[in-house]
Formats: sequence, structure tokens, C-alpha cells
Amino acid sequence: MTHNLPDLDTYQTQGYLIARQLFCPEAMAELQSIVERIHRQWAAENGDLIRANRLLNMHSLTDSRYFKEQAAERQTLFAWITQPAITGWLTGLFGDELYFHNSQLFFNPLDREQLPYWHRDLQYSTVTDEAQQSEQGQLLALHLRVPLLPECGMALIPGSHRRWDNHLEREVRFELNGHQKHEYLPGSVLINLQPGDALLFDAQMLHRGHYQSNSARLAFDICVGNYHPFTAAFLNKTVLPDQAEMAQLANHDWYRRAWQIAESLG
Ligand SMILES: O=C(O)CCC(=O)C(=O)O
Repeated sequence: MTHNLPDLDTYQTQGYLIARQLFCPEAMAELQSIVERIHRQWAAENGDLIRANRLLNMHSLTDSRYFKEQAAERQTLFAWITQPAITGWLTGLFGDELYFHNSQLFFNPLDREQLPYWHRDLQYSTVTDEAQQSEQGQLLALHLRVPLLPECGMALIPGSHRRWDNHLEREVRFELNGHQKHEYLPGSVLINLQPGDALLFDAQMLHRGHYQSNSARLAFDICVGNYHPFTAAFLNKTVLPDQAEMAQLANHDWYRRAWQIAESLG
């Protein structure tokens, strides 16, 4: 497939890009069968945690714990993540310092009344809001969302990757002065995606899920970025291919860089 992929200028203005039908149905079917199996295993092992914490996502889908009897599937998933349609596009946009950081899967909460919440991803880490704000220009933390089902599942505030919150956004995000974190925020856009599409967005822009108009949701997010101590601290070696797996990959640059970062952190 040849594509006119959205460009860096648009990304720099909006903080997100949509590539329509980047993946063919066969590629989507291959991803779907692996991801759904991992999700079933995780859900079967974590029922209490899912209910207690009202979870709407899981992470680390490439962890070897999901492939004890499916070694070939792990190889397929690593190759899927670094297929040329993805690495070619992202390297063209951001250069060749990118590394694979992790993956996540987003689904609907069990409680269909549960409301989504505006956030910037590092908000739920130990990095202070002030530190995040001052490093905003240095951070490149990206999600490449690959929906397995049609979804109208993500709200974003275009341009919020280049600035910090205005007064209302801050009050909503931190639930100050009677505001709630799910409230409508002016300027937000709701993103419609079909299987085969890809949504690239800055993890530090203002965003929230959108659950209620999707009867089901299953969105696989590939997390990549450039090295920064705030995000690299969360890199876990268990999600990376081992040396034998790396040797079989046509393109292992993102994983090699991840290993270099992980080893440098000890
Ligand atoms: O899709 C969702 O439910 C929310 C996604 C999100 O918050 C994220 O990707 O960080």
C-alpha cells in the first residue's frame, strides 16, 4: 500500500496525526488474534484487580509471560510493531533515536457508567506537574493507537502538547474548585477510527478516553519515544525481545535502542 502520510508540520501544530488504512485486513487479523488471546489470559488472571481498580487498560503485551507456549507469536508481534509502515513513517517524522518503550491495550470499563478523565500520561507518575511542565519541550513520548474495533474512543485537545494547561483545564484535570476530571473541555476533538487506521498522539497532550458511544473497544497502543529520564525510568526489559528473537527480526533498531537504555539504567 502507498500512502500520503500526514506530516511533521501537522503533528507540530496538532500533537496528533491520523493515518487512514495504514494496515491491510490481513495484518489486522494477525494482530487481533494475538492481542485478543493475551487480553483473555490477562483478564482471566486479573479479575479481582480489574473489578477493584475499575481498570480500562492493560500494559506490557509483549511480556514473555504471555508467550510461554506461543514463542512464534511473540516473534510475530515484535515484527508487527516494527513493520516498515510504522517505523518508516515514525522515523521519517522524528528521526532515528526512537525506541520501543511498551504497549498497552484500552477497553471499556466493566461499569458502563464509569466516566473518562482528562490527563497527561506522566500525571500518574512520581514526576511533579512542575517538572513535567518544564521538560515538556524535551519530551517525545508517543502512542501509536491501532484500534481492533471501530471506535470513537479518544478525545484530544489539539496543540496542548506545546503548552501547559489553561485555568479551566488545570481545574478540570486536578478536580479543583468543584470541577470534575471528565467534564467537557472547549477545543477538544473526538477521534473516529476504523480498524486499519492508526492514530499517533503525544502522550503528554491533554487527552481522555471516551467510552460511552462504543459498545465495545479494543485499542492496541504502541508506545515509542526518544530517551528521557522521566519516561525511561519505566522501561522494563521483560517487554523486549531477547538476543535470539532480535536476531530473527528484519528490523530491530527500536528494540536495540531500548536495550541500550535499559542496560544503561542498570
Ligand atoms: O482510550 C482510552 O481509554 C484512554 C487512552 C489514554 O488515556 C492513553 O492512551 O493514555
